[in-house]
Amino acid sequence: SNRIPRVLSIQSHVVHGYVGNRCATFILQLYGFEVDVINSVHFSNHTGYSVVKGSRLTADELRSVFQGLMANELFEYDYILTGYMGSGELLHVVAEYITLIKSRSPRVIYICDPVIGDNGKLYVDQSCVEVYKNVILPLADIVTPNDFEFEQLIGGTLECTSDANNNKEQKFWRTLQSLHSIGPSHVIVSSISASKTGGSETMLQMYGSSKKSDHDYQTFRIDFPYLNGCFTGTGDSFSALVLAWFHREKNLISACERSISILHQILLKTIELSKSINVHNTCGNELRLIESRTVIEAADILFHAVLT
Ligand code: PLP
Ligand code: PXL
Repeated sequence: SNRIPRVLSIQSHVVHGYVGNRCATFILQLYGFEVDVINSVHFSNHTGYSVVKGSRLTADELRSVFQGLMANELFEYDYILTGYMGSGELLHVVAEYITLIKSRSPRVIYICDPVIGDNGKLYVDQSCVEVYKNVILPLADIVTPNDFEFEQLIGGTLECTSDANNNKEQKFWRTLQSLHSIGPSHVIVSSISASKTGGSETMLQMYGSSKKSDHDYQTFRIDFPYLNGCFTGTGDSFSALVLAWFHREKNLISACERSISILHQILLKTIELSKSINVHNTCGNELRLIESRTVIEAADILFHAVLT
């Protein structure tokens, strides 16, 4: 149809820089989506800077915003996207209203980036982990944890290897698929160092699994080069890209090929343009999303999926 697809995106806002809704809104609007934006936090900058000021949305404020949307009958979406929420309390309110949206529009697709932390560090309350597992994931259609978030959700460590015909590989996929049994039809582990999986330290891997029917899954992997540097907002950009390309192509594998390829080019552009080191930011430079708009639109596939 000609109707513009509508997305409800609930993530962080930062005044300066690009994480959360500052990534998702730009990317989705560039692709022509209508984006309704709820900001879970309103911070000066992302938490990688030495100082972070601003405020968090309270559960009551979030509820009130949802009630306003409902009262005006604006509560009809094609997609829901959630990222950093920060507290279990907010997640409970989100779950309550996603349930309502889904009851009105059963075809809505919910993409959940379960933002918990990265590189072994939590950046939300520990309480979020149980809420994701018990309350949020049962509602999600697509879930996009990184390797640390994945381990938090399954309460174990990822033992993986890219050796085919290997018991460990079987075990890896079974572990990954344990998230399907909680709810999502599509599980994407956005990035694992290939050295963890027996590969080269200069590569990362994305793992995906799509449910075809009960106990029948299409599994795949995408290998892509690790780029030296510390970037923030990659996971948030990735989930927005997956939403957009899943909408366009109705296929998780090609959506992931495009998303990983675009993200790689955004990082190349960011590195190219960041010759001078920003001393205020201990974790790299802000993504250069605006300067990447042509690569986001072109969406060339650089890295192909391997079906496993
Ligand atoms: N670098 C690239 C090129 C990626 O495609 C990804 C995957 O999404 C990442 C880094 C890291 O993603 P995340 O922030 O989810 O760990
Ligand atoms: O990219 C995840 C993220 C989201 N929101 C805020 C953040 C970060 C990572 O640092 O600080 C506010």
